[in-house]
Amino acid sequence: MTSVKSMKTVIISNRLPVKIIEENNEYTFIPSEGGLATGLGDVYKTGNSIWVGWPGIEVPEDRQEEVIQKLSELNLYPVFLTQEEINLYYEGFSNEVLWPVFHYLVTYAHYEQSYWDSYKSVNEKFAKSAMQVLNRRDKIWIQDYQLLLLPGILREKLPSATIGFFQHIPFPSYEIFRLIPWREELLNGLIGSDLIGFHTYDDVRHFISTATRLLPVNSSSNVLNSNERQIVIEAFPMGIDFDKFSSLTTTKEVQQEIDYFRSGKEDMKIILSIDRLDYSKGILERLKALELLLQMHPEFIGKLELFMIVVPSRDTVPQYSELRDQIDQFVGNLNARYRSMDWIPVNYFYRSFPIEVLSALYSSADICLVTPMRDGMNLVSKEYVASRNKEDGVLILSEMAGASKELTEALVVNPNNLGDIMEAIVVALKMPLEEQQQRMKAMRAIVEKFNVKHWVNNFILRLNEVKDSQKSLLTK
Ligand code: GDG
Repeated sequence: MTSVKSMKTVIISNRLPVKIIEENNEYTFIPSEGGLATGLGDVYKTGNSIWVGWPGIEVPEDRQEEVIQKLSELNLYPVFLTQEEINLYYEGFSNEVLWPVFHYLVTYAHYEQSYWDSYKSVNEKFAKSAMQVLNRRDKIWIQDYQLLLLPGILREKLPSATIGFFQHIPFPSYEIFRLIPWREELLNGLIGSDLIGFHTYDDVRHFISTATRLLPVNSSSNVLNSNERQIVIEAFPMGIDFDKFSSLTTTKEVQQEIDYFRSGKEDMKIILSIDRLDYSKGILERLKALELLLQMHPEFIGKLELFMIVVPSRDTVPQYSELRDQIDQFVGNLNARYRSMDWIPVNYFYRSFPIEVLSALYSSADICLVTPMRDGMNLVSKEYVASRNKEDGVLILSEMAGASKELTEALVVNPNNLGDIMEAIVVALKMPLEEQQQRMKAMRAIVEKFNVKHWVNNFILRLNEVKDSQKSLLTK
């Protein structure tokens, strides 16, 4: 009989889903509630399943046992990284090579040999840590672009393992991917998987065409054939915890936030924008579209306000700190030119907020403006939709976000076309309530049905099916 122990699920991602507090020489780990952690909660918290990843700080060697012990109580297992590894593997290769190239911003890439060397050795380190908890028959689910080599490394160690991989960011077209000096090695790492998932069918297509051009593999439909092995590539559009966002808006705490936020702004049209600081999110372009609107449609001066939240992120990477400075400057300039004594066009916040405030903003905003230049999916757009219990409000969504494939009732725009964004804002400002409700209702049905639990179950189900069909092929 197969024991439960030999069939557990092991999730592996760069970061563990915890926040760490270090006080009086004592570590405390608080589970974080990001979308991925919520979705995967049912998986890694059950049985003896486990989540492997970096805990988020450098832990001195003499305290590592203590951390292993404390994390095991949360079904987590740490990979210890040094500051140098974080600088080279994470900020370097992951965020200065893979992130810009996969988001089509190739001139931002720095192809440093030291970044690549560290990326390889850290992926090996992840494999070594994972082997401490892995068994031959375990199901392994690796998350995202920081660990592209890991499927291949684990396949060598555990040839019959069940390995799934999901990438949360776009996969670029062949002409873009081929620019990376270590392109074959990256692809060879990835095809150690049995199942590779992306958010959209376009990513799937790009991956298959890239792999068949750069590696000695062939494809039939969405299956790659490599050395007697079959690798299935499919789209799994990630969802959110719909019920959480929908019910949050009805809590007393959020209602109080909404009242506080809306008081004195009863007739003001509120436009909301929420992103991590990132050049892929189109933050500056969005501000330029607002400037164009104020120039071309002065009738809206004093009638609308943009609430723009930018969550600090990766600001040790030079392009990110430059972007932060450019946003500061643009907002300062725009506000100085257009503001009056009792009105300001852009309310800009460079910080993160508790989820209750986010929920109040989602509920209060007449328009949510989501215009990334490229985005794997974009969960903010789905969270806005889930928070609109009255079915009103308008979502303006970039066609470059994976979410635009599902949320077709949004006003879909090309984020490079400032006139297009401006026009969409005007349409949104004037949209009759009935049309808002008809569009929002359709989008809510999709976000509710294809939620994060559906995403997790669907991926795991397909991973099991793919492995079973491989086994039956081998026994034929
Ligand atoms: C990557 C891909 C893909 C934002 N501000 C606050 C806050 N947030 C939360 C939002 C949302 C999340 O951060 C951002 O998710 P996105 O999907 O929009 O973007 P990335 O961080 O770039 O995520 C992306 C995603 O992975 C999943 O696969 O969709 O394409 O780039 O959940 O709510 N949360 C809190 N305070 C804030 O101020 N608490």
